[in-house]
Amino acid sequence: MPDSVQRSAAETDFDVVVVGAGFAGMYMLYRLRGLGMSARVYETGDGVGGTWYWNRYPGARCDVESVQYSYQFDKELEQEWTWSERYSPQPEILKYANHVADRYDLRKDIQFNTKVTSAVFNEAENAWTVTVDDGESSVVTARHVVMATGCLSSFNKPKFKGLDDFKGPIYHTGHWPHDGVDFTGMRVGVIGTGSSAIQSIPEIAKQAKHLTVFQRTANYTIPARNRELEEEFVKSVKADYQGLREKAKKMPSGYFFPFNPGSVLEVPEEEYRREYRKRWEIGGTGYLGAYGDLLVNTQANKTAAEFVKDMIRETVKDPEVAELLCPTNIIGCKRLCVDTDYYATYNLPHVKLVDVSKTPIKAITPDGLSHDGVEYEFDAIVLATGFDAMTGALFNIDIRGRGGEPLKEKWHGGPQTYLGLTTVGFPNMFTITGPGSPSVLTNMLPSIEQHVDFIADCLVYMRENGHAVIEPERQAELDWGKHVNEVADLSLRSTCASWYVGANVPGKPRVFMPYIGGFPRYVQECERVVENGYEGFALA
Ligand code: NA7
Repeated sequence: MPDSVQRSAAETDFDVVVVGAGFAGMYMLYRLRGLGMSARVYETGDGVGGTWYWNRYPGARCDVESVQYSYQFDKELEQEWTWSERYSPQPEILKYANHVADRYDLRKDIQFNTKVTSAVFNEAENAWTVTVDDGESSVVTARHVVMATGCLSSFNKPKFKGLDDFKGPIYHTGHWPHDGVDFTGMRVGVIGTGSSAIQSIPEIAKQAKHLTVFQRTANYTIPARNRELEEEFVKSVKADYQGLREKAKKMPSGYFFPFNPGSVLEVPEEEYRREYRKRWEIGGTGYLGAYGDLLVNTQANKTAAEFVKDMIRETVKDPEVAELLCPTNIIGCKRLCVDTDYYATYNLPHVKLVDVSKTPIKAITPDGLSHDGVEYEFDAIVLATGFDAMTGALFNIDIRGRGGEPLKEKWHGGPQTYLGLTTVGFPNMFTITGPGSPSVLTNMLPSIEQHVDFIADCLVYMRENGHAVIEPERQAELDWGKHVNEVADLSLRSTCASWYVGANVPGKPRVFMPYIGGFPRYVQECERVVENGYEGFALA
């Protein structure tokens, strides 16, 4: 810590209140401590890990390779932790989160089992009043609040008629029981075919007596080809971790995989199909790195989509089921999934696929589910119905800025941010990987670290320059919003009904929420803002 950085005068209970103890909240706490600032983290769960604390459904795994889905702020941590599989399973990622919490003694500043219910900016004091509920309601004050609430943490439970009438258990993949669920011998219904369903269906099928999957939209998924990591491979990564991280930071996704910037449209069919085959065999989302125009040109996209559909038809024996599993939209428009044996699971005699795209699910009944004149009987139902992404967790807190304006009201037509980090009218509030930042389109760990470092540096700047308040300027926010929309319009990713645009939650405004300009461009923009003395921010 430089000598000039002194602990700030604390007329408030804390310099900073951080909401959430996932990877973002933990690293934020670590940085704040290093700056000598007082901080308190509030976490609803009884442990660290965020997404990886809640999403304990069978088969839950990261879709970014483990060696890259990890912190890089401490080279010793990087060297001492060894991932066991190509794509870490949820328990291992949670173990890593716990290891980090222990290693840096983070828990003493985290209050678990505590929900932040409101955060209100007090204009007279230039401070936040934060109300928390740990069984009883109490109030603390802080100069700054950092929302480390996660992008996929508020789970989406569709309001099916009769949901409360079902006699058996209903599980949501995003809020899975900590002791696990044994489906042995059960008749199970799974609603949804997004990433969580695609990962859990093959595992549930291993136990269930009958499994019925209700699909509204077919999704593309690429085999993970998950494997145990060989000692030699791990050694080679660790020998040049820095090199790998640097390569990753140059990728729009902040995640390194072989990327070919060329156009598929200039390549003969035989050649591009060979390339797709190769990437299909390698496995993982790097499939879309085959050509540079796959996510910007419909014709190009079609070549990659058709290959996957051919693989589905090759894998799934019943041609009708195979056709039902073939997506009709753009590949990569919804987030590309990564699976183990997903399509092959539909060859099992006790697994059935039901199309609910034309006729929606009518109701959950006491014995199961009613759809299109058929009554299904289940012992358990799994809702793999996703999240109120990016804004849901923020709106679950009553956040009020200047003049008591609720964030929910300010963002009623869609999020408005400057750099996805701040929003006008809500001074001294930061969102980590918030809407308007690359976040969910990138490897979350480097994106989190970049945001936390930006916030930490900003707090130091404020302290060194005697500023008590930071707030973006209206014009900067408007310009950033315009830029976020402009780049979104260039990509095919903004063209379908995905959670990126809030389409999965009825009534949510249709706005492409993450910043799709790419990690390097975003980092450059943040650096430019800092170099220009926090351009676009009013500091008082
Ligand atoms: P997703 O990707 O949002 O998937 C949710 C699934 O649930 C999807 O297939 C939805 O169909 C389906 N769904 C949602 N509501 C309904 C109703 N009312 N009826 C039928 N089907 C419904 O969430 P996941 O948890 O799988 O994955 C989220 C992210 O986590 C993923 O992208 C990775 O980044 C990790 P739809 O497609 O909307 O027609």
